[in-house]
Amino acid sequence: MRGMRTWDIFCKVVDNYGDIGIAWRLARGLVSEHGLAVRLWVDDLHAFQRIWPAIAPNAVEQSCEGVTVCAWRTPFAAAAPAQVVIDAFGCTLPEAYLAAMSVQSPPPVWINLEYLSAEPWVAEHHGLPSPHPRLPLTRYFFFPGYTPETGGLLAEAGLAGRRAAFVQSGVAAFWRQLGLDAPQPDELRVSLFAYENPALPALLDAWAADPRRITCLVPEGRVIPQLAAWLSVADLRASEVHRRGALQLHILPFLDQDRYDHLLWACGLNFVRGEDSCVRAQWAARPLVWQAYPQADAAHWDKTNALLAHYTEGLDEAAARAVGGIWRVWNGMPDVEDMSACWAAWRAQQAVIEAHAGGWCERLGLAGRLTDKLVDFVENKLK
Ligand code: TRH
Repeated sequence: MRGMRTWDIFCKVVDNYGDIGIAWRLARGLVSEHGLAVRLWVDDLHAFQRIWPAIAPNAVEQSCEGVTVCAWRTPFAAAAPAQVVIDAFGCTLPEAYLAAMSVQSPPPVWINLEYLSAEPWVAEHHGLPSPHPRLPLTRYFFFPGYTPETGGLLAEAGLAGRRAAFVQSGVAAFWRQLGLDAPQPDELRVSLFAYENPALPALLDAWAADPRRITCLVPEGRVIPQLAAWLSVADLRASEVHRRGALQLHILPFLDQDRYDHLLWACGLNFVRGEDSCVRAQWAARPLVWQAYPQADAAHWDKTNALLAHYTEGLDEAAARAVGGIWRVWNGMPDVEDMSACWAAWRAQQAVIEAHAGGWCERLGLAGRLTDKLVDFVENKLK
């Protein structure tokens, strides 16, 4: 019986919020939509607390949203393995736990949840088994992705409905809570979640010179020192507001995961980064600009181009070029026009891009929901 199944999810926080962001979204979904007993092992509860303030950073074990959250400490406390074991993004499981898995009968279904990519090879690798070199265990590679042949995308049931209700009746109150008035008719509100980026000053210059007003909302994070340098101020803190030409900059506190969704839903354009915020921005049905997690061998350019190709398929040519231009210049790719030309092109195509973003969720839905697909995959292995 599905409802009786036990799952352990292991998550190591690398250097950002994506790993825990995705693991937490998955854990919540498995509990609330599939009635599973989920333990989430996390090595950095402080990072977890940033995206979910109810988390107590020093608790060895706590229950949150129906998920049992356990501190993953070294040495690892003895724990009987669950029936299903997820290691998020290849985060090497504790040896003692692995040994216990290998003597459990039947052995747990062991899944390595991989990073999301729109690249075509993902479909070929999704679901492949890999026998453990020493132990009688098999690990399966589960690849999230944008097509039905992949593991699909994280999205909770009822997401579209919640977004529609918020857009209809929650936006004004949301802006008030953040200390902002409702936007003026000609005003564009942009959220900015980014890594340090050499293209940022030119983007801010373009916004400051825009013929219409732009309000940029920035949750506290890695991009703040660069913003401060552009403004020629020593530091920036939450709730500060600065104006330069047409641009008004608001620094926000880091929001919890659900309120961050509200920000994405309320803005007319969202700059996002990494993996989870990128998918949330797509589900937000608003235009987005994605900054891929930078990789040493520029592998992130392949990822960016693959998602761009998918995202702009069927989009009018000039609008597709405008989207491609700003995504590429924002990711530091060579042979792109400068930022001010890219921004002007985006502005010229804004209405078409907005319409495309509005209809995009339908296309996105074709990939299927990751939690459902993962549960089906596991149930097939448990048969
Ligand atoms: O934080 P990230 O840069 O995480 C990255 C990526 O996942 C990348 O693929 C991975 O390799 C690297 O970490 C190690 O970006 P991402 O994936 O968008 O995760 C951010 C999370 O933070 C997401 O769940 C949304 C959440 N968030 C909030 O909860 N509140 C906020 O105010 C903001 C800006 C984000």
